[in-house]
Amino acid sequence: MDLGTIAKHSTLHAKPSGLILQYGTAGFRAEAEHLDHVMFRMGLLAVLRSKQTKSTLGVMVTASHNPEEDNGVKLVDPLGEMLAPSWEEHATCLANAEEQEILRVLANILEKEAVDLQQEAFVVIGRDTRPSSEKLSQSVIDGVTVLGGQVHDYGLLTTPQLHYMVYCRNTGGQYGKATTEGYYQKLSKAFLELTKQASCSGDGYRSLKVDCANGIGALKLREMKHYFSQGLSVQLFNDGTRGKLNHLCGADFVKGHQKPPHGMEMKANERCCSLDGDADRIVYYYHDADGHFHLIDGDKIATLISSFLKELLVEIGESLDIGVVQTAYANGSSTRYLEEVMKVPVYCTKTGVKHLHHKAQEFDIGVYFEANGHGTALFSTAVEMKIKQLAEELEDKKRKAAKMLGNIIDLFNQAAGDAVSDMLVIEAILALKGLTVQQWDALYTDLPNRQLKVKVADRKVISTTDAERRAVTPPGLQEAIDDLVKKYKLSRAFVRPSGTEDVVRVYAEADSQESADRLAYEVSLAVFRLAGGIGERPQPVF
Ligand code: NG1
Ligand code: ZN
Repeated sequence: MDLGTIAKHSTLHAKPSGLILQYGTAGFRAEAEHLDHVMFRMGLLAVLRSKQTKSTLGVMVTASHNPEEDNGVKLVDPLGEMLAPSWEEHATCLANAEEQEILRVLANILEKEAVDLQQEAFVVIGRDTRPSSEKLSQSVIDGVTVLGGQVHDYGLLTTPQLHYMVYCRNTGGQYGKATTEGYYQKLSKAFLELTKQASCSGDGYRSLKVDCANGIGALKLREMKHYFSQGLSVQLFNDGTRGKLNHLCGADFVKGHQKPPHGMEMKANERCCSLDGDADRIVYYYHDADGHFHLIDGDKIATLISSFLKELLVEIGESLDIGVVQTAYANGSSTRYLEEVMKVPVYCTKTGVKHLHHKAQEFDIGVYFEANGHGTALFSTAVEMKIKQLAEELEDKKRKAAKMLGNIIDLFNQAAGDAVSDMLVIEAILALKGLTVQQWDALYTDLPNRQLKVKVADRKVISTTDAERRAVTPPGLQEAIDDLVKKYKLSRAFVRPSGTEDVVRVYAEADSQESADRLAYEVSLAVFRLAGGIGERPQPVF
């Protein structure tokens, strides 16, 4: 590598002095105008990781559900997974190095990770529809090329599509073709084969309203919808032609505010869903005849999916182990329903999909979802082969169930949570089971809950244990929370520092909305008092 050239190019993407950023649960996130140097440097890092793993690496430019003015970057490891932990540290070091330190930091990574510079590097890049994304992805390309890596720029992609491309390229094309066309074909074929099995009577032509958060999901669904139109007709709202990305719409808005997005025409009992800004989250909802809004979040999605998978396994007569992975944000009712009614084992991990993903890989079939609607189901290769073999061998009913399971395996994105693939799985299951959105919603009743944010001087003073459900520091905080929780029925509360925002998140649930709101407020006050709150004291929610 030509050190002089690297140093020269680096100064073209100069770091604003004093700026410190952390590679968090979703990579780097900040205001777009502060990210040029980070993009260039992540291009460099992607080359090193690609050389080390002798595989294609992915770089995605997006800030997901965050405001349009923000942006971010995330590296995608060879099997579509999030970056390995030691490399997250390298990413943070490299992003924060002052100009004159860059070469030293690079040399340090080379040595620590025993990177062979003679090895070739290949990096694929995708970006969302933010106005800043095109220029920023160009900076990533600069970083890759200056280190001699080869690039394929996919341009506009959803985050899960980029994960899919990386996965395809590193599995010799067995998983699918690494093109958007290949993605559309793989998913649509599996979806149409599945829905063919649904009895046509009753519901008639199925249709779904989709809020695309004014983001990339709109572009990609518009391209894709013709592929699956025989089985499902989608009507797109917030398609980016007018409104602002994630503004008053999208999965994060709907989940957070527990109300419908702006810009969507909802009729009573119509099935609707919202994607987020990079189409890796999805939540469903509807208005009932009385005009009440009902949210169907990631927990209820996981419940629908795992119940159906379990039914299929029973039908086939195979005892494969199936597990559901959640985080502390999962509604208590969902955990209870899964464990007690469905008899499915449930596990709790720390927030952030990489934790859920890893845990889910321990099962023959691992279903993981965050309450906010990010998730998928993972099937080990051995399970996939077995099921597809059974689909050839078994008789009649069993064979049909095995075929359906085979289609579902093809339909789920094995490389990442994917709103589009999840949407098709959900639509297929509802059609096959003849379930209305109300019947799905009625599986269990969510406990009323509330999420709040508290600003503190340094959110790292809060450390947690037990999958973030208990605070270890600062002293006295957990005791205070325990005392507050005791005052309410069916209650639970926890706090944790956000991995993507400079805030402490507070979660509370209880038997009524009033109690949940009150508990969340009281816990916020405890955080403010014991963990160094700054600015205005938390206000009651009521
Ligand atoms: P933080 O900011 O660490 O709470 C949020 C979401 C995560 C995950 C990441 C990545 C909640 C409570 N947290 O993380 O689930 O999706 O963003 O985007 O929803
Ligand atoms: Zn997202």
